[in-house]
Amino acid sequence: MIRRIDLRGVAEFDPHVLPRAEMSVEAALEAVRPICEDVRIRGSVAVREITARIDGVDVAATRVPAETLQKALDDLDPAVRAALTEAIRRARIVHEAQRRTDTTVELQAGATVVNRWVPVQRVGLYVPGGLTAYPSSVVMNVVPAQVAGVGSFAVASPPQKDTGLPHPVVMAACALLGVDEVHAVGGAQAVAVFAYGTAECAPVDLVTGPGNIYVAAAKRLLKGIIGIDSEAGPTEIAVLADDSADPRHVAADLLSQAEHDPRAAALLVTDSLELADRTAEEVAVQVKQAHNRERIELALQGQSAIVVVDDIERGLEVVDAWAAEHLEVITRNAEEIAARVHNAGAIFVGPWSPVSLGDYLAGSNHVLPTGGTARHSSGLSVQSFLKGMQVITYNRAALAEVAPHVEALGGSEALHAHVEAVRIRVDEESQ
Ligand code: HSO
Ligand code: ZN
Repeated sequence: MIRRIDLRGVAEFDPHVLPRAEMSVEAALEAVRPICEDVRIRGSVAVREITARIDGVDVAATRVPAETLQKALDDLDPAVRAALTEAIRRARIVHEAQRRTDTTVELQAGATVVNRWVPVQRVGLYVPGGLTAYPSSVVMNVVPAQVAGVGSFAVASPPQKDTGLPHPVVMAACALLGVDEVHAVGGAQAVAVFAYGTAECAPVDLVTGPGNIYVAAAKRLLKGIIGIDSEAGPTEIAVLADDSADPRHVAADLLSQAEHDPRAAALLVTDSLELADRTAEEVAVQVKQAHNRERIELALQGQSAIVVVDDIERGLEVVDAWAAEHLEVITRNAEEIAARVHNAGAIFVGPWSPVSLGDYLAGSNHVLPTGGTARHSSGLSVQSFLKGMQVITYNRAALAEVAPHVEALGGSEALHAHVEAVRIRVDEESQ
């Protein structure tokens, strides 16, 4: 069911032997271009037509009334409400610790530069619907934005066929978080609504949140008009484990992320042949009992593998090269091993920290870089919603002191007007 890659005795390993999910956003770009143009030109009228065509439902107005959001919260299963409340509480505590403070640097008397952090003013949050309606993702997007100080939010989520409204638990999560602007619109058209605005939805500055390939394509197309977080691809898990790991746990964790998507990827990297064998057996057993068996099988047979290596050192090389969205380290001295990892969206350390914990309740964020982008990118955080802005204040004496240097550098670039803008201020005769 899950292929094995044997890297034992391999002098130098080639990262290309590792499986990776394909996601061709390029192809979807052509499909979303006319949709985005239509929304830009015809606004709400276009949105209504596109929603009727794609989602098969007539939504007269995208904005969900405040009473409908409150009703969704009132009707929410108390156990789910309690869980969301606790998830929000933990996430707030962790994200509060990411706050940035402004710093003022005085280079000399009369010469200061302030490093100032300013929240993005208005954010559009996309929440997928249908198969993947994740109220937990509402928490993961809204909490860091609120902590960053973002003043205005709009959530967009596709309308359900029977109600013309977003998924009820998504609406309830918005109400619980105090987000009162929710729009029943999905796909590329939702991103276009955010970018261009309509009569019902003011344009936003930044769009975050995962989505399908059309959402990713629209984000790529409209990037620049709006800021984006990342083009989230199919989810991934890598487990770096030695013979101290329990194969039942490892198998369960591989299945847990494979459950998201037939294109999800799961990798076990181990120096224990026994763990490799027993995990493969366990996977076969657990898959048979799984609710989402079809998706799990496709993911595990597709872009997943058990990789056997000579030792944990090589294992570290392998997981760094793959740069998983989620990495579990279930080895002896797991904390020491985890401290040596360079590339992963988030690291789950030891036998009691499964990825599912992080998906819901750990307090950490579950919007993480996929497809190897953990080599250069981070998960969603307070920082994602802040812009750095430097504030420069020099007085005349301080300006005069550096004026010769400006003159030299401006001269070397033949930008004489630059030099002049300083000289005109500090030259004696100009006083
Ligand atoms: N594992 C997903 C997030 C998620 N899991 C939402 C459950 N619900 C990507 O990190
Ligand atoms: Zn998950």
